[in-house]
Amino acid sequence: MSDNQLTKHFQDQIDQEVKIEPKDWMPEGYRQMLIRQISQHAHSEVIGMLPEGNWISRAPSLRRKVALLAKVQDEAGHGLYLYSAAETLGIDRDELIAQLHQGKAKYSSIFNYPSLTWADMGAIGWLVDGAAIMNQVMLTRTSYGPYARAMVRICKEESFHQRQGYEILLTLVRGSEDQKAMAQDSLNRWWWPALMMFGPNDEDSVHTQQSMAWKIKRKTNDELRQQFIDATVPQADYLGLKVPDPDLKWNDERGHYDFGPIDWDEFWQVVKGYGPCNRQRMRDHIAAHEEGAWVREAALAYAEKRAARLETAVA
Ligand code: BYC
Repeated sequence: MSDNQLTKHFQDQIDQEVKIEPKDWMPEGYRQMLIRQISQHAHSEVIGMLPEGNWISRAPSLRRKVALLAKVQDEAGHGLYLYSAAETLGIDRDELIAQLHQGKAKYSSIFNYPSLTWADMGAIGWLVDGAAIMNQVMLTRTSYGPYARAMVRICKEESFHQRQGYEILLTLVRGSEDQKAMAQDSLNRWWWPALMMFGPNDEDSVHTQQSMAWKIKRKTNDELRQQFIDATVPQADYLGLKVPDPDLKWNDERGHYDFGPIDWDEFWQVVKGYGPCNRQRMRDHIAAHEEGAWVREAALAYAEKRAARLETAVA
């Protein structure tokens, strides 16, 4: 088949909702788009462990500690599924991590904000995992098979994360005045960064049009952001907390909440590396990677020893 025929066949498959699998022919642009998105997604899961890992030793009870520990461990697992999905596209995990350390690959802006209080563990679960689920439920229908399948399991785990966060806040708002104020302060600090997780407005999103044509993304950044706001505002009301947006108002005609302007200067500053915790996050990731070198070497040596033993046994 000529390149034109291959491209047409590929797009027909996509249009008919047939999943693209690793050994199928795909345009180079599609492969690169997926490597970029899946690897950034994987990096986000792993870097996302840092703000919460910070609170494991300070959780207020054994029950909270166990739940938080399990959640953070799940995020590591999500990173691993996603690196594996990216590797099916013909790139090594080592290379993906090198791209992150060299500042060539991004990770979600949200993880460059500090987790200052225990209430932040609630807000991260509720808002950050809540936003992640909105985005990832759509990705269970993405056109690339390994990515779509990884999302199914990830979404199940994220919904537990979202509930554990919401339950932390529910407990705080039913506690003392100080605890309720702590919950409100946390919502004040995480609300806008959570809205930024969905990426720039559609007219400024360089990848959306092509990504939607290839059905990698199934909804645009603005559609998902609106869906998140519509779902989350009633949850804030139930907690008795106030969303920090004076322009937030239900619009009967649109059937959606109207909301105030997002500070895109802040978003781009954070994305470019100048957020409150960017340097600390990268420093911690690089240190963990270097300190873990011996584990990777030992695992490789063990795998080689086993393979050699198997070969001798077969011979
Ligand atoms: N932060 O054209 P656009 C989690 C970049 S973690 C940083 O709209 P696209 C969790 C974008 O990469 C879940 N950068 O891009 C873990 C692009 O730059 P490049 C994380 C951002 O790809 C622990 C440029 O801006 N989820 O669940 O069409 C604890 C233009 O943007 C951001 C995912 O990664 C951002 N927020 O759409 C708790 C989901 N937004 O690459 C929870 C998978 C945009 O050209 N990713 N940029 O240099 C996606 O769905 C899409 O990549 C995005 C962006 C919606 C994020």
